[in-house]
Amino acid sequence: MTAPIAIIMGSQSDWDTMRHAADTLEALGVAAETRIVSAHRTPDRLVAFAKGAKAAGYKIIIAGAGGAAHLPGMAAALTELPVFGVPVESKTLKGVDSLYSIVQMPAGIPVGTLAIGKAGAINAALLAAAVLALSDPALSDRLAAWRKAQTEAVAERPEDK
Ligand code: RP5
Repeated sequence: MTAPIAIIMGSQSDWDTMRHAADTLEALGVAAETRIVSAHRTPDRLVAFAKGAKAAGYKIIIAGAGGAAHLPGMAAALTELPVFGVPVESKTLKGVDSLYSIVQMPAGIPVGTLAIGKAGAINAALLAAAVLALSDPALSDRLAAWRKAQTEAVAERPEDK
């Protein structure tokens, strides 16, 4: 059976960021496939992947890219599946370029855009899990437990470390 979530990224260099999405989904017991799909360097791979994603059985695509980050928007243009975009922090412009490339989609082709970098990757996974949890009570319970553990891990007072 196909995993419900595909995590795609524009380059191997995006993995340091996007692995946080994969790790978060793993912690929640949600299966995900990871793929390098570059809008610019492997455009045919992008078209084949995105056009076939729904028929392949994926429910949600998480797409991370940096710089001229066209991957999430192009994936969204090629599939009706929900696409969550993660702006990867770029060296030169700190990911503001990635954010602007992903967030400012024209009306009609949405990309749910998350924060730049690790926080965005984690939150893309949590958001995807929350969507799947709408029709998966066991996952809903795991997500609630994850959030409860997070709350309980916050100390009342700061410590010198
Ligand atoms: C984008 O270009 C990728 O998503 C990556 O964030 C950025 C740089 O890629 P590399 O030159 O490190 O492969 O397409």
